[in-house]
Amino acid sequence: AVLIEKLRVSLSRDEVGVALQPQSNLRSGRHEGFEALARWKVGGAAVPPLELISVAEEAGLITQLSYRLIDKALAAMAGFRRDGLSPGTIAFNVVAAQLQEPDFIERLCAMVEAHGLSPQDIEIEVTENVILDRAAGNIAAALKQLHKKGMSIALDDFGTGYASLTHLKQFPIDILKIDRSFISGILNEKDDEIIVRTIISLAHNLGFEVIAEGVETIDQYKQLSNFGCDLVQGYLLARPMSEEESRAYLDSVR
Ligand code: G
Ligand code: G
Ligand code: NA
Ligand code: MN
Repeated sequence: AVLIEKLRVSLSRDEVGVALQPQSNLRSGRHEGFEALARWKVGGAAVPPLELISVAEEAGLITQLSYRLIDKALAAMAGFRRDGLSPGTIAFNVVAAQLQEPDFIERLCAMVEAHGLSPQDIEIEVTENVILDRAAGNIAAALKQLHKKGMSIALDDFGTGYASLTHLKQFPIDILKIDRSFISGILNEKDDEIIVRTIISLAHNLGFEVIAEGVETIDQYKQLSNFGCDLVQGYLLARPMSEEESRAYLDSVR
């Protein structure tokens, strides 16, 4: 309850920020895009994003908060382009409540256009919990509309939740993000290696791209390359960064 009040104040003062973490193509080695991650500090201490999201959902502030973050990230992307940089795609994490907002798609598209970007620049990340929400019928319809507009849909934290393979057919998924809990063991845990190889082959056979999260070492990167993984994200490339740090990063990889 205290945090809810603090969140209201932070929102009114525009104090909730966004960090950007880069994703890179494993075959070309080129920068591919960023994931936008919420950042909120209370009294100098960072509140974990998952806690922020659950406080915002409880307070009924999740859509308001998310539009702010989306707008900030889109503004950063547009700014990078004006600076002659190629920021690629931007991925947003969304919860079920956002996808069920009647005007979410219209508003998102209007924001994208207002920043001079196109739907092809946008990725929408959903977790298995989002697609398993009780109103899953509406969720599927919303994701289909976003997909039809040209945005990509990524299934986040794949392998850790309760989604069944049926969902891979029912939802318009373009990208599977392998959860970082599997990536940490690919060099020395046979089970993790088998799981990751199997997810990659499943994804490719279904026509999806695969991104590995939480890639921290060059040996993990090489192993994922051997496995035919498409994209990587993790501390090896960079931690989630401020807009200024992200600009410097883009400059360094071009
Ligand atoms: O930022 P961090 O690396 O701690 O992220 C933790 C989790 O919080 C991630 O799973 C991420 O998907 C989620 N998360 C971060 N920012 C947002 C956001 O703006 N909206 C939603 N729904 N989830 C977010
Ligand atoms: O799946 P999700 O959206 O939660 O993924 C983003 C989360 O993963 C954020 O909390 C981010 O800070 C964290 N993260 C990103 N890269 C790495 C990494 O290489 N190692 C670890 N341990 N965490 C990472
Ligand atoms: Na995510
Ligand atoms: Mn994830």
